[in-house]
Amino acid sequence: ESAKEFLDNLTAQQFPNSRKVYIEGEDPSVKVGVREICLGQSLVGGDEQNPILEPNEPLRVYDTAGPYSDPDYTPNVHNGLPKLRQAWIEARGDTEVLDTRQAAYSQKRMADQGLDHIRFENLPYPRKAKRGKNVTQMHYARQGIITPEMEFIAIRENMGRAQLAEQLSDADYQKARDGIYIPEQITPEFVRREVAEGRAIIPANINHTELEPMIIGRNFLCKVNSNIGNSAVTSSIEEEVEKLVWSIKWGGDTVMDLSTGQNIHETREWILRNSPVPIGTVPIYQALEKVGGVAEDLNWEVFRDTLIEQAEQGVDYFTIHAGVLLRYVPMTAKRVTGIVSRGGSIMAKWCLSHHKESFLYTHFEEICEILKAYDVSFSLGDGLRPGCIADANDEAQFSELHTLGELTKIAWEHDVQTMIEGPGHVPMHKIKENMDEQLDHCHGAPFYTLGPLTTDIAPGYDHITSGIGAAMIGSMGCAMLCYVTPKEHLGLPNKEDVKEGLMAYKIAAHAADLAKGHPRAYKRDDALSKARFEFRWEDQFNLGLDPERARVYHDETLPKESGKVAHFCSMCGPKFCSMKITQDVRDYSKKLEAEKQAAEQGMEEMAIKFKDMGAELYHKG
Ligand code: IRN
Ligand code: FE2
Repeated sequence: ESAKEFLDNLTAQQFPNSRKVYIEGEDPSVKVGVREICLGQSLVGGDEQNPILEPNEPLRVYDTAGPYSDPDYTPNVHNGLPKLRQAWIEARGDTEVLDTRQAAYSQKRMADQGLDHIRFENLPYPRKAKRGKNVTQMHYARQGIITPEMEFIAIRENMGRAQLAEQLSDADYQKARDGIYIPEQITPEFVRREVAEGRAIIPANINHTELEPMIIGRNFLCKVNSNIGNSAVTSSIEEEVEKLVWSIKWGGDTVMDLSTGQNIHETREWILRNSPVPIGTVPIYQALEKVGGVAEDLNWEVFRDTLIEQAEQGVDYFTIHAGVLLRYVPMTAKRVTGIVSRGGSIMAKWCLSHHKESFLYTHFEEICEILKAYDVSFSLGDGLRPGCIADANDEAQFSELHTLGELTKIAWEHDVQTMIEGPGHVPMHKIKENMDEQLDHCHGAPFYTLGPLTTDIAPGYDHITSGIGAAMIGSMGCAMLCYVTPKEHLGLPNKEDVKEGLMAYKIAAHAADLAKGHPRAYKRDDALSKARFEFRWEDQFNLGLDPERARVYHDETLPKESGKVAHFCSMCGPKFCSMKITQDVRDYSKKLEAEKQAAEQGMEEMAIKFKDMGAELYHKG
C-alpha cells in the first residue's frame, strides 16, 4: 500500500448525505462535532403533476470519528490531530512540563534500529501534575468544578445545547443513584455529579490533548470499545492507524491498543497522536516484552516504569488485573478452560512461581499515585473471567469481582476514576447475576464487559454469540461493551472483521439504549421507520448504521435508479408489499371519508382484495 492510498483511506470517512456540524458551548472553546444526516421530502398528497411534499428535518447522530468525518479536514499523520484540550489543561495551572521522558531511550533506540522514518515529528514533552496536585476529572468533580470536558460531554450526549447553570431536581439525582435514569436534557452539572460519585468516568489523560471527551456510565449512552494492535507476527504501524480510523468511522467509542511485539512504543505514539477517542492499553503486555516474555521475571519496578512511560504518552485507561490474588488461582484448577485472560494468566503464573501476592495488589496505592498525576482511569481487569459456558459465574470469577470492588474504594480515596471489567462466556440466564453482583460489590462503578458470549458452539460467528449477551447486559446498565469480532478464538481480525464486530456491537448498544428508556435514542429508529414506510429508499439507507451495505443489498435485486423510488422492494414484490397495501388502505379509506364508517368498510373490502391476492401479509419477519 502506498502512502497516498494510506491517506486516501483516512480521508474517505464521509457517510452519504451527511454533514458535520459543530455545537458551541457557553465556554466558546467547547465545540462539539455531530453528524447530520440530510433527508429527502415526504410525499403527503397531490397527484403526479402536482405532488405535495413536506421536508424532513436532518437527523443528528453521535459522531465518534472526530476530525476525520469533517470534509474540510485533511489528516497529517506525522503531526497528529489538532490539540483540542491543550488550552483547557494549561488553563487549570496544575500541571508542569517535564524536561525528560520515561521513554527517552526510545528516540535513540529507534535511530539505532533504522526506524527514523516512523519517528514522530515535533513531539512535545509530556505533562504531569505539579507536586501535591491531583488532575483527575473525578478530583475536579468532587471540588464542584465543571470542567470544559464535562460541558463538552453534556452537549455531546444531548447532540444539542446544554445549560451550564441548569440543575435537575434532587429527586432526579436520586433516581440516577438508585437505578438507570437518563434525564431528558443532560446538564454539565449532571455529568459532574455522576463522575464525582463514581458512576461514570471520563477517560482523558492530560497528555492526550487530541481527545474529544466522552463518558462511560450507565446513565449515559451505552458505549462500545474496539480492540486493535499488532502481534509479533503481523501488521505495520500504518495498518494500526488505519484500523483506528476505521474503528471510529464505524462507531467505536474507545479503542484499545493491544499490541505486543516489536515497536510497541512507536505504534502507540502514532495511535495516540491520531486518535480523537480514548485509548486503553494493558500495560502488563509491554512489561512482559521488557523482561523477554518470561512472566516469572516481571517485577514491580518494570511494571511501574511501563505505567509511567504509557501515561506520559497519553494512554487514557489501563487494564490492570489487580484482582488475581494468589489464593484465587487454585479455584480455577477444575475449570474446563482454566484462565483465558492473557493478563490474568501472566499474573497467575507470577504469583504461583514466587508464591507471593500479586505486585499489582500489594502496590495498588502506588499505582493510584501514578494514575492521578496524569488522569489515567482504571479498567480493573477480569483476569479470572470464565472462558466457556461451563465456567460461568464460578467461585474464582466472583471472588475476583469482590476484590475489584475493594480496590475501587481505594482508587476513589485517591480520586482515581475506575471502571470494572466483566466476562467473558456466560449463558443468557446467568447474565443478570453478573450485573447484580457487580452493582452489589463495586459501589456503582461502571461495568465494562467482553460480550458476554452466550454460547460456545459458533466459532466464526462470535460477534453474534456475544452481541446477544452484550445487548442483554447493556439493557441492564452495563456502561461499555467490548466488541468481539467473527475471528475471535480463530485469528487476528482484519479490517472487515473489525467492521463486522463494530456493527454487531453498535446494534447491541443502541438496542440497550432503547431498553434503558433513553429519551433520545428512539429518534433514529423513528426517522428510519418513517423513511421505510414512505419508500424513501435513499433516506432509509443513509439513516442506517451501514448505508453502504444497505444500498448494495438493495441493488442486488433492484439495481435501476427507478428501484430507489419504487413503492416496493424485491422481497415481496409490488403486489405483496405490506407497507404498500397499508398505504393503499389508508388512501382508500380517505376517499370514503364522507360516508359513515368509511375506514372499516375500506378495510373490509381491502381484506377481500387481500384474500384474492393470497391472503398473506408478511412473507418475511
Ligand atoms: C473487557 C472486559 N473484560 C475484558 N476486556 C478486555 O479484554 C480488556 O478491555 C482488554 O481489551 C482485553 C484484555 O484481555 P486479557 O489480557 O484479560 O486477556
Ligand atoms: Fe473466549
